[in-house]
Amino acid sequence: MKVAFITGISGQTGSYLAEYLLKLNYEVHGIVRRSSLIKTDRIDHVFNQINLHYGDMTDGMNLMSLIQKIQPDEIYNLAAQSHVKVSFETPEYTANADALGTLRLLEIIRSSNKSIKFYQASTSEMFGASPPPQHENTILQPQSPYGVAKLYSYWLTKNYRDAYNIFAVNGILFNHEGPRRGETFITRKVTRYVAERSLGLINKPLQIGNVHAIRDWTDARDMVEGIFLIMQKQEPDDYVLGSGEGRTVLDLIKVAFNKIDIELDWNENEGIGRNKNTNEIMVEVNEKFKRPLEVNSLIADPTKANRELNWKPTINFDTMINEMIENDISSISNGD
Ligand code: NAP
Ligand code: G4F
Repeated sequence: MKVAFITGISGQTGSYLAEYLLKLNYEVHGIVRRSSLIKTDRIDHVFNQINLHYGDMTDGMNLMSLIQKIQPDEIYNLAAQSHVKVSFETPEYTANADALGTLRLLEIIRSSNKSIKFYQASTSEMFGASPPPQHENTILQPQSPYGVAKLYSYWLTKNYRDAYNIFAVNGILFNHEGPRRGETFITRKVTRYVAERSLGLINKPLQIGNVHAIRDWTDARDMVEGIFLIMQKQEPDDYVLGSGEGRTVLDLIKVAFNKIDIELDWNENEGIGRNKNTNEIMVEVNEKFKRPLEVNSLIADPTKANRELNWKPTINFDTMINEMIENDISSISNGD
């Protein structure tokens, strides 16, 4: 039985990864942070099958003693302060968790057991200002403290691979979403709003930031399969994972409103979207949701992953958004 150690197991992708590895008969361990309220909703259903430990990416001693005790075959480093806008407000903490946290793990591997395989959750946000489509050789020009912290981890992972012959790999993942996505990311913010509208629980307009940014949105469950495949390659290497399809935030909003039979009429000058039939204002730009610097367009070129991992997403965008809305409707109806 292989042993996996997942940082970020209570997060969106970590929870799907835990499920995926359990199905493959892995012994799964993960860290959760102590908080005043329990935040393990995403993994409660597998609570009895996984091993949770208190831990924090900013606490090297804690990570060291856990890894010495667990003796994992594979470490998946998914823990991060993962919100781009929040990273402008908490840049030092973001660097500590997202950059130095990776250093702590790699140093533990280097100094204690170089046979542990290491996966780093790298991000398309590192491409920043480089125009799409972006692939493994695209110039990295991050535009946020989050992107910069992740860039450090990306290079460190390559560096430890080359310098110490450690199986250390980067998955450079474009945006991934699903019913478990955090509610402050744009897809979930929109699906949750649409669900509340359809249940008649809200009549204020949806407040959003930049509607023109382009993202490549893939289902998180497809990404988890790609993460696993990257870790099973004979030779360690870095891979871009994404669908190759770009959509604007406005496209996303229109698709979501269509699901509840509302056609949006967007007025660019006013920054307002109205219900075409009733003229009611449904969406409104609010400057407070814009960032000091924006990444305008991220669209993956996943050719290398298609070819070498035989990986391609299986769940299309509309299906994913529909599932997210349906999930939000049922969880709100159940009082969650
Ligand atoms: P997420 O839902 O925000 O989950 C982040 C996880 O990291 C949570 O379990 C969180 O714990 C944990 N965490 C945060 N700070 C920590 C710390 N100091 N010590 C220990 N744990 C900490 O993010 P996600 O969407 O699952 O993404 C997983 C990883 O992939 C992240 O590294 C993210 O940056 C990266 N990534 C995500 C995407 C995407 O579109 N989702 C794309 C590319 C890369 P709490 O529950 O206690 O907050
Ligand atoms: O959903 P977002 O917050 O995701 P973002 O910034 O692309 O970051 C996500 O994907 C990265 C991979 O590329 C990950 F590394 C990162 O951890 C995270 O998972 O915003 C998407 C777009 C942005 O352009 C943002 O400016 O939506 C725009 N947006 C417009 N209004 C908004 C809003 N984003 C949020 N969160 N909230 C808004 O009201």
